[in-house]
Parts: sequence; structure tokens; C-alpha cells
Amino acid sequence: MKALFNRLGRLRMLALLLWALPVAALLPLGLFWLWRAEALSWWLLALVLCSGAGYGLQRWLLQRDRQLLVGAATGPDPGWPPKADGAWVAVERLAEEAKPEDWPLDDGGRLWTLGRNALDAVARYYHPKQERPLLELTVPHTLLIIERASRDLRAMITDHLPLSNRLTLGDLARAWGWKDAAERWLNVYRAGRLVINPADALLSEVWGHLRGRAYGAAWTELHRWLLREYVRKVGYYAIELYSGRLTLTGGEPAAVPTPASRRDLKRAADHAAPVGEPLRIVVLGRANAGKSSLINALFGQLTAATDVLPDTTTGLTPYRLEHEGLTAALIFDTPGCDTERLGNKALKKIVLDADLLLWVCAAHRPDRRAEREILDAVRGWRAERLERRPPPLLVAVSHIDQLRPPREWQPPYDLRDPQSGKATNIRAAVATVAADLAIPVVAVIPVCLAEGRIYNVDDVLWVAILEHQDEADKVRFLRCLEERKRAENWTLLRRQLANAGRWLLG
Ligand SMILES: Nc1nc2c(ncn2[C@@H]2O[C@H](COP(=O)(O)OP(=O)(O)O)[C@@H](O)[C@H]2O)c(=O)[nH]1
Ligand SMILES: [Mg+2]
Repeated sequence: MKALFNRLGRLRMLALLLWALPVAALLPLGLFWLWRAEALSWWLLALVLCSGAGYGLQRWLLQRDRQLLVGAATGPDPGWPPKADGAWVAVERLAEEAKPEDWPLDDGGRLWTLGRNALDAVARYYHPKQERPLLELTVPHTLLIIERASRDLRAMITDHLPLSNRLTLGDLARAWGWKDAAERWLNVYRAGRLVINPADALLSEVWGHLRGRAYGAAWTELHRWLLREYVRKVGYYAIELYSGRLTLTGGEPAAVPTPASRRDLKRAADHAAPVGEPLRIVVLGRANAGKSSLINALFGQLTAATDVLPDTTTGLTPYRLEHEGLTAALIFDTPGCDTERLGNKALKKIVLDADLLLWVCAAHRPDRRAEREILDAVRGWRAERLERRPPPLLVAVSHIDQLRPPREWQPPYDLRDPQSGKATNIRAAVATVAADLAIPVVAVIPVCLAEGRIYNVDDVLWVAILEHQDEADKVRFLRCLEERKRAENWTLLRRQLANAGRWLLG
């Protein structure tokens, strides 16, 4: 205060005071007038009410902003393979631990460390044996993660924070830095005011205190949100990268068929224009269960699933399957998995290359022990590959027309409320198959596949297949990624070598 006084000079200070005095006098004069008019108590009441309402409104706005921030949290991607679950847990833990007091926003170096910690948590999860797993990341990949995370964070901030398009992080930090200086000046002002008007000063003191606290809380909240989102975003893209979904060359991995599918499409006599990678649906089951009949029934007409010779090496016979609402698909007929024509090794390869499995089980053949053993092995193979999603599995129970009484066949049958002996037996068969094969009842569909007696295929089985298409698409995506990454490594290496050559020769 003294310094200011000296700097401005006495006379200048006097001029300033004279200039400000009439305005400053308005407050005490007004209060005096209110007192004279006996309206001071009303004015005080209005002051209390207005302050209260203003405070309430501000609280509400604050809460609304907080809600906005809560809604704006990055979550794991539903298309990730099971292996990513653990990595996401690590990222979430790190995000929860990020405290505003540990990570000031005006220190770029600290923020970089926080981002690196997130990368490190994911890298450590995918390479637990490496001493410094972060070194496993190539430079272009690290840059790609940071670029994606920043781009997303920018979009989120623009969408969720009011005025953020005009605010920089520096602004926020600076505003906070000024707070101390401002507070010092405010204290001088407060003390002076207390002398002039004790009642008003007291109220505004309380109000100011509350407001100060509210703003302080909002700022801390915002800071914490930014830190958490930053960690989550970096973690998210690191997982995308490690599960192979983030590729350097970009593009949709399922846009072109894999070499295996290209071969199968040719064998399925599909001469149409080249499509993307087809969905691979595989029909499995014992010999004579009705696998070929099921494929015929799915086609809706008899396309003779037997007139194409099976591949002698894989035992698979591909058909091009088309249906309204289904993406391009190949359906594969297989020899009975209980026969010698389909060895364990071949079966495993078939299962790992499938996006959707249809298991056909005959209702009138009660011994399902062998079938259960094979199915358990299939489930084991599916679960082994954590970096891939397991293909969904549907069971079609065939030969339901041969259940007792065998002569009776008068569909449709209401299985929820069976009215006849046949309906009751079909329902019981579904429950038994579900228990024998350890499959949820909802995934078990009774069908009749005998020529001229096709039942439950068009409506129920097709609906179930279409319902599982989304999941099957995700399986297909990850399956294509592996293929794609293999191809990418070669393409990049070739390009880098060519560039290096040009540089050396140039
Ligand atoms: N009655 C009846 N016969 C069926 C049914 N499904 C298949 N079949 C017959 O069972 C036999 C074996 O069927 P197929 O589709 O060749 O079995 P796959 O060896 O599993 O391919 C054929 O004679 C079919 O007509 C069904 O639901 N009911
Ligand atoms: Mg067959």
C-alpha cells in the first residue's frame, strides 16, 4: 500500500480519491436513506434472499457441470479381446490414483510422466517378463498413441467444458496463479469495508467465503477430471495398439479377404465381385446329425450341399451364404467330428478360424458323452487365445420330428406352454441337450431338417444367427487383424528398406 502511495505521488492520489469519493459515498448515503425511510430491514431481507438464491443457483450450475464431467469418461471398448480386461483394470487404477496436487497442469514435464506411466502400465501387462516393457514400443507407435489420445481429449474438452474453445491450459494455470495476489488485495478491501458497513460486509464475507470454496471445488474437480481422462485415453490407445487394433498403415482390416477366405470363396464357386472378408460360419456335429441338411435348410431351397466335394486336406466344404440382413458369409460343412475324417488338429484349426459355430445335435440319440468331450475341447481352444474373441456358439437340435410320439407331426408347437405330448418331449429334449452339452438353454434351438418337414429354421434359427452377427463381426475383426499385422510388418519393412536404399544411393 505504501509502495503504491509513493509511486503515484500524494497529489495524484488525492485526485484519484476526489474522483472516486462521490461514487464511494453512494453506498453509505443509500444505506442512510434506507434507514431514514425505515426500509433498511426490507433491504437487508432482500439482500439475504438474493444472496441465498444466487448461491443456490451457483450450486446447481456446479452440480450440473460435475454431472457433465462424470458422463464424459472413457470406458473400455466392447470389441476388445478378453486379454484387454486386465490391462484396462490397470489403467483405471492409475486414473483413480491421479491426484491434482501431484500433477500440476502448468508442468508439461510432469504431465508427460503421467502419460508415460499409463503407457508403462499397459506395456507391463502385455510384456510382464520384460524388465523395461516400454522399450518394446516403436517410436511411430508411441507417437501414434499420443496423437490419438490428444485428439480425443481435445474433442471431449470442446464438447463438455463451457468456453473451453477459448481457454488454454496456460490460461487456467495463470488464473490460478493470480489468485494469491488477488486475495491479498481483496483482504485490504474487505478490512476497509468492514469499517464502513459492518452488516453488508459480514454478509458478503460469508457469501464470498462460500463462493470461493465452490469455485475452488470446481477447479479441483476439473483438474482431476483432466488427469483421469488423460490417463484413460493414453491407456485406451495403448491397449488398442497391443491388442492389434491400432495399425500404422490405417484402414479397415476386414476390407479385403484373407488368403484362406479368398481360396474358399473361389471353391464356393463365388464369381461375384470381390467382397471384404466374409463371416466364417462353421457347422459342426457328429456324422448324420443333420449338418448338411441344416445348410440346405438355411439356403431355403435344396442347393444340394452334397454336390461339392469336400476339401481332402481340411475336410471343409465352403458355401456362399446369403440372407437379408447378413453380411457376406461363407458357411462350412464338415465331416462328423466323431469320425476319423476330421482329426483333432484339423478341428482345432477350423474352430480357431471360425466367427460363429453352429453345433448340430440329434434329439433322438441320447448318448452325448463323446459329443460333450469334443465340445469341451472346442471350448478350451477358444478360451486359450486371449488376444482373440471366442466365436459365439449356437446348438441346433435336429430330428425333433422323430421324438415320441413318432407318428405325430403337426407344427407349430408352442414350447413355452406345451399342449401336446410332442411339444412336451421337444421341450424336454432341448433341456437335456443344454444340460448334456453345458450350453445355456437360450442358445439351444430345436429344428426339423427332414425334407418337406423343415421347421423352426427360417424364423427361429435365422433370427438367432442374425442376433449373434454383431459378436461374430467382432471375432472376424480380430481374426483379420492378425493377418493384417503380419502383412503390415512386411509392407513397412519393405518401404523402410526402399527409403533407406534411396537415401544411401541418393
Ligand atoms: N427325420 C429327420 N431326418 C433328418 C433330420 N435332419 C437330418 N435328417 C436326415 O438324417 C440324415 C443325415 O443327415 P445329414 O444332413 O446328411 O447329416 P450330416 O452327416 O450331419 O451332414 C439324412 O438322411 C437326413 O435326411 C431331421 O430333423 N429329421
Ligand atoms: Mg454331411
